[in-house]
Amino acid sequence: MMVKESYELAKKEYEKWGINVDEVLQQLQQVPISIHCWQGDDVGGFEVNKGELSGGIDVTGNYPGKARTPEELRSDLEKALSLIPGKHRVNLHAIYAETNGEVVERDRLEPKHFENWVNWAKEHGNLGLDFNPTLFSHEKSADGLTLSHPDPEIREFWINHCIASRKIAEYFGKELGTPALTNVWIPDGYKDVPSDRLTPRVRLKESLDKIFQVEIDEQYNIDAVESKLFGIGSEAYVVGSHEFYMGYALKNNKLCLLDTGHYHPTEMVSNKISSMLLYSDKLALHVSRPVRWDSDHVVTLDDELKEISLEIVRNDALDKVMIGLDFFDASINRVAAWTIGTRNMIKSLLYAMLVPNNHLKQLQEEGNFTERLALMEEFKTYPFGAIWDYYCEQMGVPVKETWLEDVKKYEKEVLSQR
Ligand code: RNT
Ligand code: ZN
Repeated sequence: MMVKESYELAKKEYEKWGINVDEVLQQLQQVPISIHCWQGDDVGGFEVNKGELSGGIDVTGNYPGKARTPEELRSDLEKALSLIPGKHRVNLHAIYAETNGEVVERDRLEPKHFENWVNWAKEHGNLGLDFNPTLFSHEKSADGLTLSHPDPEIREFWINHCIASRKIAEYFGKELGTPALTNVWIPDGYKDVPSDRLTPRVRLKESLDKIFQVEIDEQYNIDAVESKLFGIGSEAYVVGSHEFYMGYALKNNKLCLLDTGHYHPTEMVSNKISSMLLYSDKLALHVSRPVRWDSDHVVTLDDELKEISLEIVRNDALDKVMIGLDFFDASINRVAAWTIGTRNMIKSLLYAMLVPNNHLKQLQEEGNFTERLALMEEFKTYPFGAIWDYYCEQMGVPVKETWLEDVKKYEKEVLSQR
């Protein structure tokens, strides 16, 4: 059966529940996903004096064909973007600067080092760009401490790097007409039980205050802070914990960024969204998939992903939650990884939009838990795939698994030649 015919039939099923499917598809088109560039080169970056990946995160796998240059990375991103429906954003890290073979210290980075990225974003339908200072993979973070370091000179270096990063993001915002989200994540923590949890946190707070003292118009740059539970080498204590940043963000009017891999295994980000949004206008996400630890597996269409999307959709928070992705798998084709993970994020939003959320809320209010459960379960097997296929066709991207052919061709012609 044709995609369109299946769509029409499926649409009728949803219309019975008062869901306007055409409107849903219009709405879905408006939701940008911030696609992280670092899946394309295993969080390597292009620094001239590039070192090993550090900071308590790890990328495993040695699938051939990773991007070695900015040109290769952009070409791979273009391929992935051509397989993903909708208009999205690209999320960069400071280590993706282009310095023309010159060693530029991170505290000296400038907008000009990202000119190629901005021009590329403009050429590709004016993609939005987001940004992250890179406080890992560096000799000044070798002991796992940055903004909370006891040495004031080291703190100063990282403070200046973060300020430089916010200015780069401001430049993105000005050039591209959409504010960049600058997310500060630091690796700071201790492997073993600390004798003092407070002092490093006091220093982190002071460092952040200095970073944000430099005012930047929110029209161009929005600041976020990302917490973490533990990392490799910071198993016992992380300075920037959830409570630390939640407090900091609320008090200082910054965004909390919740990474789905940064909580206890049974603690769900989906359950945090409604509470956080009661106290702050906006929230940012790093949607990832932790498998036993913060492993950053490619996002799949699992229950938690659907639940996150349901929370965003049914609480009318599509313009309040800035959705970004954060995974890095080097054991599979990296363009496929981006495509799978991003398509899944969008799919889950569509899934959530095709649930009669108001009706289900009403049932709960009435205490009708039997019907609530019955319908929630039935909707799981409604023909949402037919709507998704039609959406892909309408948006001019491959339907169903046919995108895999494109990736295979790209692998043969481009990736395998590297
Ligand atoms: C690390 C954080 C952080 C990084 C990226 C590369 O645990 O999730 O967001 O993954 O900045
Ligand atoms: Zn993250």
